[in-house]
Amino acid sequence: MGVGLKSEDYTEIKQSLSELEELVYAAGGEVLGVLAQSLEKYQPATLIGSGKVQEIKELVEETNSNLVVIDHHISGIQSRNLENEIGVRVLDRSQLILDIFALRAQSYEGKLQVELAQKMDQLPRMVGGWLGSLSRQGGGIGTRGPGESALEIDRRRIREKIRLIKNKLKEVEKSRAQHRAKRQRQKITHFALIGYTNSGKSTLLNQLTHAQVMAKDQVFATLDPTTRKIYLPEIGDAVLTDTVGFIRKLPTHLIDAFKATLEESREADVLLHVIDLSNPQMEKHIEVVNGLIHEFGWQDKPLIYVFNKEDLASPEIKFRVKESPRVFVSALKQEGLEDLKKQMIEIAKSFSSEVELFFDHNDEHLVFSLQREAKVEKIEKSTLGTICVVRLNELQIQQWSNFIVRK
Ligand SMILES: Nc1nc2c(ncn2[C@@H]2O[C@H](COP(=O)(O)OP(=O)(O)OP(=O)(O)O)[C@@H](O)[C@H]2O)c(=O)[nH]1
Ligand SMILES: [Mg+2]
Repeated sequence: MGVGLKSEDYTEIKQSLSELEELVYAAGGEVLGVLAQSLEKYQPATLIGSGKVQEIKELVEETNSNLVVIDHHISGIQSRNLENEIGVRVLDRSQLILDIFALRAQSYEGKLQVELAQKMDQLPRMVGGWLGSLSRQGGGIGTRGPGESALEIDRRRIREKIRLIKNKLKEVEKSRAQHRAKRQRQKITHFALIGYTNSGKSTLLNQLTHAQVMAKDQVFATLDPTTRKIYLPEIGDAVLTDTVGFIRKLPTHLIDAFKATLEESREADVLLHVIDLSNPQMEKHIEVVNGLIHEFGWQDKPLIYVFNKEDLASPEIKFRVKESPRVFVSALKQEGLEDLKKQMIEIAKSFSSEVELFFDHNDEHLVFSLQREAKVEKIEKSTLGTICVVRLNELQIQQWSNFIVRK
């Protein structure tokens, strides 16, 4: 069920609704009926008007559906009222997305993050007469406090659970932070793949680094971040991170719970914004991702727009693209990847500077180490020793400072 206000753009409501249908399939469901409505204003008790509620009820009975999903936030009271009137479970978009995440979570950390998001989402929704009440499943000694209602006990239990999960997550985050610190010490350029879900981030990571991350035609295939080394000519080793994809109206609790995962991209020096060029809603996708980049405070990071799935897109689409710097690729067909690498190298170069080093005959053997570590642009032998012109990053400049003769 799509809902919005008359003042909103109706195509936006419809587009968001078609995405909701995809989300239902991703959650393992099947869509049996679709409704959309734009309202003058929202109703406090049921969000939508009573006429529409009846219409949903009829559709549910006709199609024998057992779930209704509303493409708008609904409060605990609203969902209780709707469930009572319609007679089946009613979820909103956030709950559906959380459900998909719960289905996909593989790692210990991912599972904890999803559980945290679900609990945080549940807390404000808990109202009296709520079907999922924990206390109905038997409380017992030690779970009751004087004068506490069943609802308060439930809330308290959830809060306690949230605290426990947060503590467990802190432990996991510690080890992740150590890995990051190590990378930072090495001063390796760090690229992060970000973008709308299903745009091809994991496929790109696999092609560029020969990793074997699961890449699938489904939303939210990736939840856990993966970081792999990538060798860039002229630069040497760099790292590339693939993480969870974005979507419009991403539940805020999910963003909060996935802070640690997003932290991986926060540490990146350069963002690679991957876009599905063949998706008719491409422009909206870019807008949503740009919005999130601002929300996370990443807007000052250098960014390359990577328009992917060029093989599926009609050639005219390219002329509509305004964003830059950009590159057109097909991760699947391995096309345009060299161009992408070139742009990555250009940006990585801006993190290094050209310096001249001099090695006398006693130290000439070090030239080999230097060649392994950095791109040597020029080598000249003289009677006194060897002169090398190289690109070094800040840390390397410190390490080789004894031999630097010109910066
Ligand atoms: N035709 C075509 N398909 C592609 C291309 N790149 C990726 N795909 C397909 O698009 C689908 C999604 O790819 P993924 O790499 O899983 O996308 P993702 O951005 O990692 O998605 P999430 O992890 O769900 O956010 C897969 O079925 C890929 O095979 C491409 O260049 N051309
Ligand atoms: Mg992925």
